[in-house]
Amino acid sequence: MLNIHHLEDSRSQRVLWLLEELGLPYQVRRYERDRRTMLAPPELLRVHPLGKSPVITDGSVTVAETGAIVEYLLDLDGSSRLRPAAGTPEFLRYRYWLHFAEGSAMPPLLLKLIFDRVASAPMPFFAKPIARGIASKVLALTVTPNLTRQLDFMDDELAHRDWFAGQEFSAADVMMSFPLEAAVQRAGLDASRPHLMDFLQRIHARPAYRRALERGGPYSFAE
Ligand SMILES: N[C@@H](CCC(=O)N[C@@H](CS)C(=O)NCC(=O)O)C(=O)O
Repeated sequence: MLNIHHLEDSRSQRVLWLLEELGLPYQVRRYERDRRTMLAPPELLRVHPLGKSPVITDGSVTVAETGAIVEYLLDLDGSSRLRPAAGTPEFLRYRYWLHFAEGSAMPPLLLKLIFDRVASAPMPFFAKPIARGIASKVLALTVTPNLTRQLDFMDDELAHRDWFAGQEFSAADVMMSFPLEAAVQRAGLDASRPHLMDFLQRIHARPAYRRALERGGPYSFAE
């Protein structure tokens, strides 16, 4: 039986969703975040040396990193569902967005989370203006312009096709779900980018997405 080591309310929700889309049997091993730091618990270090989620274990095989897990599951499924045929323009776009999700979209979202936290962290009163000044400079100089450019680019892509790879839903859409959900939560993604909001509405309505929510437990990113 395939095990998904799922950290509550996290990007590993995507793996449950993909498993539901593919109809593969799996077991969820759920881990709770440390309530103070919100980091993963040390038990995850017993599954993989980096202690992050998602990780899947399949017999003696352990696979970490969401994109690698997605490819592993598509190979396991063996059909061509959710992955366009090699050599097609759809495949090129599929592979681009599959990597874009973690490689380009997540870093500025993570920086936004960190610098917003720095700006609001409890600290001695004399340090507050310095911390806030540094945080707002980093956000204004690099993080916000990058987020804006990326969101505009992604919205424009979906103005030309229904899904990230083309006219068919693919695993690239599963990968792209989390950065877009996180962008609503922490980067001001809203109705001013209608194609991205429509994409989120369509994925949230998918029966497999709903089933994955039931298996994974509370997920604040879909609210
Ligand atoms: N690029 C990795 C990122 C893994 C990652 O950072 N996972 C987060 C879940 S949102 C995590 O485990 N955070 C808890 C921690 O860092 O302790 C992937 O896509 O698998």
